[in-house]
Amino acid sequence: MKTRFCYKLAGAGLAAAVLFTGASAQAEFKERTFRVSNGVSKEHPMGNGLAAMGACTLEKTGGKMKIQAYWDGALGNDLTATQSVRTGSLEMVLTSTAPLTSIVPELGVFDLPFLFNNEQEADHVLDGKAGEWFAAKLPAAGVINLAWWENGFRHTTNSRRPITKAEDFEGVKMRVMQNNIFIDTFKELGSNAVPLAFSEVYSALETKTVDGQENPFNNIENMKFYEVQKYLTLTKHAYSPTLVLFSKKIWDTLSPEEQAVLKDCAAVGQKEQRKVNREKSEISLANLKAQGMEVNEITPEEMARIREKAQVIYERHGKAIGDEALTLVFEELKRVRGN
Ligand code: TF8
Repeated sequence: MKTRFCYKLAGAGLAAAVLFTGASAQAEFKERTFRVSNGVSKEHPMGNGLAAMGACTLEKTGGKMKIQAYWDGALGNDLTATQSVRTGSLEMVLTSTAPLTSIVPELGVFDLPFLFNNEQEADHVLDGKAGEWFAAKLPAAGVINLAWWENGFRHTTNSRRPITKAEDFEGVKMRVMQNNIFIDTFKELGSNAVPLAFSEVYSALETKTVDGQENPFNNIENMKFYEVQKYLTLTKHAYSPTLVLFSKKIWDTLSPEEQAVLKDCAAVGQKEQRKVNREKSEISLANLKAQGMEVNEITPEEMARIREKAQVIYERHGKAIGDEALTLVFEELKRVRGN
């Protein structure tokens, strides 16, 4: 009897201890809501990533740490929202690396044409020591990268003609991101490169201010570019990583426990976002065809000519990117390719 009674007391004590620990652990967390800016609409796989990340922060903090997503560039475009994050007037932004090369030039390596051949190579570089090296460059710019998410492989659309060979780029007014390497690459291919913020692309296409643009399938569908673009060519000419940037000014006011929750949950979000982004990419391509876009691939022979033309970009922009960044990425690519 005595023994059983003791077990009951012990059990109650243990349960109380666990409850108290749990409660006290969550007591370390303040009520916080972190706003995150997105240039895309909420149906984009960025939404899946943020939903997973937000569920994680709520669960780990007893409902105290909330992630509040804003869509369609409501809080600014990639660069302007990032500037707000740098000043501490906004907590977070999901942005491509390309618009930030004026702040962190080394990120330009990811804009080099045909750098990655597939997601395995991109994941290996971004989730390994190269990704850590680039992330370590960001606090000096006033931002913390919580994780590498994915915009994805970029393909080319236009309203004038199917692009079947290098010469078909000639004279096409091509919207590109506000990034010197993208501008130079499409100029080298013969296009008239027109740098514009993402939020301005649809109207520029609709008014024929530009003839074409280039983005992953998910973005082309998410932004309804198929309404104003007839041709989609599977160029797969670049891979855009997405940074999950947090304001360093605000980060430095958080406890180590709160910082750990954000990092851990951004990693949970990364897994979900990459998974859905890749699943949806093929679905988006099928949807773009169903919406009437004329989709074509370029023959290996013609792709080799386009790649050859674009090679000069590596020499021309290597200095701005820096030898250390280039060497690191090329070494990691050799490793993952086994050559
Ligand atoms: C572009 C980029 C953007 C993305 C998105 C806003 O073409 O691909 O679509 O950075 O997250 O500007």
